[in-house]
Amino acid sequence: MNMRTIPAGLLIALVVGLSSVIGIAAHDSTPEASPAASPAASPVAMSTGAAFMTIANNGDTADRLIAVETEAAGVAEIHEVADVSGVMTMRPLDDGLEIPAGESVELMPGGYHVMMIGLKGDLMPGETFDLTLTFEHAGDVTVTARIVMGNEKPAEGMAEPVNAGDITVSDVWSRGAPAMSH
Ligand SMILES: [Cu+2]
Repeated sequence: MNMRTIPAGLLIALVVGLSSVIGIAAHDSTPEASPAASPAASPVAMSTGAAFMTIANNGDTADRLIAVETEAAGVAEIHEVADVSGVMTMRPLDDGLEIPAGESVELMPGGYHVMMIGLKGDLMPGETFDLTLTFEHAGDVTVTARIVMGNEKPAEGMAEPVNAGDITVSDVWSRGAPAMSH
């Protein structure tokens, strides 16, 4: 068929008719596409993650990590893992985490950790994200976490240590975590 033989009015009607069909089809397929995509995504997509690091207090006064914020998650809490009647449970530290004078505290799997709830995206191994730690005395310290796949502190590739007052934060790393195991 020769396009030139089709009256312009008919052509417009066809195009308009076609786009409304496509529009309806695209609209209708949206609710169906979402449930179909979810099962495929859920085995790898985790809504929580944990961050670990070493915090040293080089001063002669105790300091305290009292809050954490991160661009990677809606909420970040300071947690401990405790043995409650033989059951390993994790819970938020309501008064924060004390960093004793002249000592160093390591946040690690099975111990203290920063719990990230409501991840804004997948934690992709090899990538990094920032966390802002708030200390009672040292104030705010922004550090960069390296994301890894496993449950072990990576041997290399982490950002340089960051100093704020008497506090030095080093070896910041992170991984996704199923909601109930840290
Ligand atoms: Cu936790």
